[in-house]
Amino acid sequence: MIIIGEKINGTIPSVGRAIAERDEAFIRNRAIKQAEAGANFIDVCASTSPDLEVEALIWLMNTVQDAVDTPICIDSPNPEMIKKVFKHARRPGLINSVSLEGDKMDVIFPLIEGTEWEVIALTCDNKGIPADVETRVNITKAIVEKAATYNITPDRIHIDPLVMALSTDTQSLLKFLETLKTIKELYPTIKVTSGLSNISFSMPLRKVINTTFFTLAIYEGMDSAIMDPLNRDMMAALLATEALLGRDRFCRNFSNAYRKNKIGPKKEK
Ligand code: THG
Repeated sequence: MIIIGEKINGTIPSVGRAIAERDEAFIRNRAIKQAEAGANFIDVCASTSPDLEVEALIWLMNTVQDAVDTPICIDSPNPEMIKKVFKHARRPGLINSVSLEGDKMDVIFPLIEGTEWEVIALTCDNKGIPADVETRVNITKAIVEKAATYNITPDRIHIDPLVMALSTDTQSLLKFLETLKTIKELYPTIKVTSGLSNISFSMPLRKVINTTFFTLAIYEGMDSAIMDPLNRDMMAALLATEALLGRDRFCRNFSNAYRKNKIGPKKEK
């Protein structure tokens, strides 16, 4: 599993405050903890007003990169913001995100052409977020074809099918998995990703729903997840599922994480 650590996001109140106050120690600590917990990318999302976003993102990127060598995932809904901060990245990472909306791909793809950068692509277009499998697959095809014109191969693309809340569509998980399987049949090297908390929106026991969603998605071959690597229950579900599916030789990862007094990273609020 490719883990995209989500804990440096201005929508989290304590992180929003740290960004406003330029609290370097707070951000450094979150970067180091996520890296130690196994994050492959550290998501940085400023989530400030647009006039403050460029400066905030550059500060976040520098603070994280001074603390850890883990590649960053630049998270902004505005491709022009990503373009403005891109040169401050010290090594190839991940762009979050493009989609068929507006001119996002025309701005982002030239930036990462000929590099090792990867990109998250959401299956939405100018008409919004589709809930059905067919439209999601068709949007994926259009994104992959456009990427190919910039020599960006499917293995550098993480498709995020934007899972709907189960409370609004009881077929949400099944449609997500069907989309995942169809996309991977079409493009065997493509990556499928997702956030883990949208599925449980407005339900009780959200954590149980999120963890079980993750388990089922791992079983069907989800490649990456935008998640909290310090969430011990979620990480235990990941390691247990991979061991049970024969994807952990001699159960080594599971045993190394939990045997004896090693109980893994503490859950952080
Ligand atoms: N897809 C893509 N990008 C995304 C999302 C997605 N970026 C933003 C978001 N969804 C993923 N990031 C977060 C960040 C924080 C939280 C949820 C998603 C969050 N954090 C609380 C906290 O840290 O205090 C609670 C954490 C918890 O209790 O588990 O809610 O879907 N491409």
